[in-house]
Amino acid sequence: MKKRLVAGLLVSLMATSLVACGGAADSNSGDAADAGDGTTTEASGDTAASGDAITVGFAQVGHESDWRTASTNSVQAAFSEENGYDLEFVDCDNDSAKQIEAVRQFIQDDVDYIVIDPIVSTGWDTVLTECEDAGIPVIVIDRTIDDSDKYVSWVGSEFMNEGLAAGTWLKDYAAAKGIEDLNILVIEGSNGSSAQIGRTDGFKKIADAEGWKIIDSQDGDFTQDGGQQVMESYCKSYEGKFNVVVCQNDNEAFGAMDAMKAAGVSYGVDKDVILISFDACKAGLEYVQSGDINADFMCYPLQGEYCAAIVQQLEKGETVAKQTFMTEPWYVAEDVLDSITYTNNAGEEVTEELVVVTDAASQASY
Ligand code: GZL
Repeated sequence: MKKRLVAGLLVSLMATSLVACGGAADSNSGDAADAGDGTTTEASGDTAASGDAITVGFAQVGHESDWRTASTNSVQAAFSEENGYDLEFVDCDNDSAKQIEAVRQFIQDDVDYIVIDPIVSTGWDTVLTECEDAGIPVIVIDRTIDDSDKYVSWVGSEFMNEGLAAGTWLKDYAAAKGIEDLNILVIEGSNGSSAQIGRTDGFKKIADAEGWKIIDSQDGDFTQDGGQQVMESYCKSYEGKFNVVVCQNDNEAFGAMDAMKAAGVSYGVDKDVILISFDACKAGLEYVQSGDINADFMCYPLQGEYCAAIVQQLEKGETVAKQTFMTEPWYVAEDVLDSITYTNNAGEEVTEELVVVTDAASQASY
């Protein structure tokens, strides 16, 4: 049954952000704050009253990584039939055109809500306007949409801070270990995704400030094959010229490790190459525990329940926070540093504890 925001009612969203502690968002029950234009909106909430299943269309990035699998499972569990939902799930296979098409199909199907994890951060305003015209609220999770704000809420991570934290850790770690010249290779995530943009920009900000040389930075598409192919090419092109590899997710790091092993390049604690990764999935933390990955910067994927909490708030006619950030631990292989301190993307000086991995199975979130 289609739930409609009553026409003529406008949306008031908290302009502020909420921060979830320990990688789990508190349910967003922020007080209404006017959007600055005095508008307030109340969703009609008739679906809950009617008892019909709430229909949700979810356009997921794809199936490229362990992180993505955890994200998909989290959303499917949250929007399950027993929880009162009818979920229309589309795996968009990393294809932006397919993702836009999936959203248009959700509009055709007259779903109550649309959830999008945007493959890339631009090219969204037209289809989000179509959602708005159809009276279907859009919730964005994980990656960001940067060319439109026609969605009611976003839940995800601050990718710039992940990059800043990785760069800061490398600076302090190299100093503590007496490593002076850092010659860095980067294997980026899917080009144009906000995760790739934020991690790249954040790390580069520290690299530029420290005068490090980033020898090369190529797209590994967040996949293990992508990481392996790029690293094979790097090992051929830059043999003996690099001592740091930054992979923008764990699956790329798994591929890069295979390529370096085949090329006779050692990596990890007190080896030829310092290996840095992002996501901190269980398999990634197992490599941190073994000392193969020096540091792994968590990106928290279990956002389904927070997305469902937003839907429930809208069903009850509550206003919701425009942004909810996951906060995430930074994992390391050695007890060399207790914490890192840097200026985050909000301009705040933050000091964040580092977590030494001693038992990946119990320390992993997914
Ligand atoms: C980040 C997410 C990224 C992960 C990758 O929030 O979008 O996409 O870091 C995944 O593992 O493929």
